[in-house]
Amino acid sequence: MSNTTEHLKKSAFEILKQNDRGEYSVPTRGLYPVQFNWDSAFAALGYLWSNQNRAWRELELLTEAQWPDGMIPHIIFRGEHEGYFPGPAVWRIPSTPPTSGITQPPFLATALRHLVENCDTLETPRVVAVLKRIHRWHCWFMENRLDDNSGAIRVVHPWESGRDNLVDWNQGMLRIPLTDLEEYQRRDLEHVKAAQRPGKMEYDRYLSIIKFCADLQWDQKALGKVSPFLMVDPGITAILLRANRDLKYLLEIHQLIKESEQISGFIGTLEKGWRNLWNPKIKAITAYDPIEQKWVDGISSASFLGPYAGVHDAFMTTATLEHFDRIRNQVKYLMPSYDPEHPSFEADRYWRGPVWLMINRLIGKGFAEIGETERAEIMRQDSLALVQQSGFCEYYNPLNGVGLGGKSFTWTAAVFLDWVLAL
Ligand code: 2M8
Repeated sequence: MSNTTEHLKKSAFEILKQNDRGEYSVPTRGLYPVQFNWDSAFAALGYLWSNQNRAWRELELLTEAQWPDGMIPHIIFRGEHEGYFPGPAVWRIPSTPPTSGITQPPFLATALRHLVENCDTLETPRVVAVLKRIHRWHCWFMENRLDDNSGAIRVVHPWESGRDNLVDWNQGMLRIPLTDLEEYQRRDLEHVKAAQRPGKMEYDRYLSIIKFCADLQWDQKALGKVSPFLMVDPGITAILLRANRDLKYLLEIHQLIKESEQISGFIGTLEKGWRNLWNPKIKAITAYDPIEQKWVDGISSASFLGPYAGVHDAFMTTATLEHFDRIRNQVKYLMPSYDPEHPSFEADRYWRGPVWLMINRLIGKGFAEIGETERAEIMRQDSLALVQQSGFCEYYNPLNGVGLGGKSFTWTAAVFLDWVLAL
């Protein structure tokens, strides 16, 4: 390992330590001083390299925030969280600790399988307890977020997709009636330049959706049908599909056969759902608008998750690889969050163009699994080059590699240790 790589490895460990709050991590200081669902699942992969018990506790604590209905929320407000907006007073959820009222991409089961396979000892009863909670969460997804027509997963807020400011959500966002919002103060802009964050138009709508849902007392079943924002998301569909495969594997090891059979059914539904998101016009998997019943017209980084999800029909893979090579010729670093040839692509703005390292990991792993080793290696090398050039940022400009958003970022450091250095 070269000196620089050795030095970066040390920095990655330091970042994980800085953002460690004892039994959970924050994504970064300042900008995100709270526990986030999928950030924590990725963080565990990083802690695994220094302290197995700490890695395990990150996942276990996340599942302890499960709602009575089975949902594991997207934010858990633990510790000092005054610097984050919107806080508990906006979400209006009477739980301890307070949480947000939506969920996030379920990477948790996949992270759990990784820990089970890599930890020396884990106490079986505790693993089983966590498994059962995750199983309930996956059931919750199928009961409350399944788009019956397609068999893929809907999101009721752009934040639920984890890819919050995606161009794909424009269509859904325009439908949202603006409610009378009290004046509010954005805290994100105290840390990151406005040009790298969502605009006021988006924030007004993010808050309007929350108000609508809180007025409905977060009745999740109803929200899956009547939320003012509803879009079918290939990202969360692929991550849930893969997570179901990993969950099934773990359930079988622990002889939870009834649960495992139920998950097999979910896998079948979601495979169909993934195939139904095939957009014949642009020959790619894309997001879908269930209200206007049409596909969006752009390719996002989630369009490359078929191999990761375990659905890679030959015609889909061929077209996906063509898009991969085309996009590679447009940027210096893969994988931009949105197609650089799309008119709404923005190289610096949050989820409208920049590269996220944890998405690179998912794409890279999936490609490696189907034998696309050269392209998998490109994903890893580009990720390494980004960290070498700009450190451990939240996201990166795909054209010039400049680091953007929050700095000293947990999941970037975790994915660096777990995948960039050790494919
Ligand atoms: C971003 O999202 C939050 C809201 O959920 C924000 O901008 O305040 C997203 O990138 C999300 O996927 C991520 O989990 C979160 C923390 O890294 O930041």
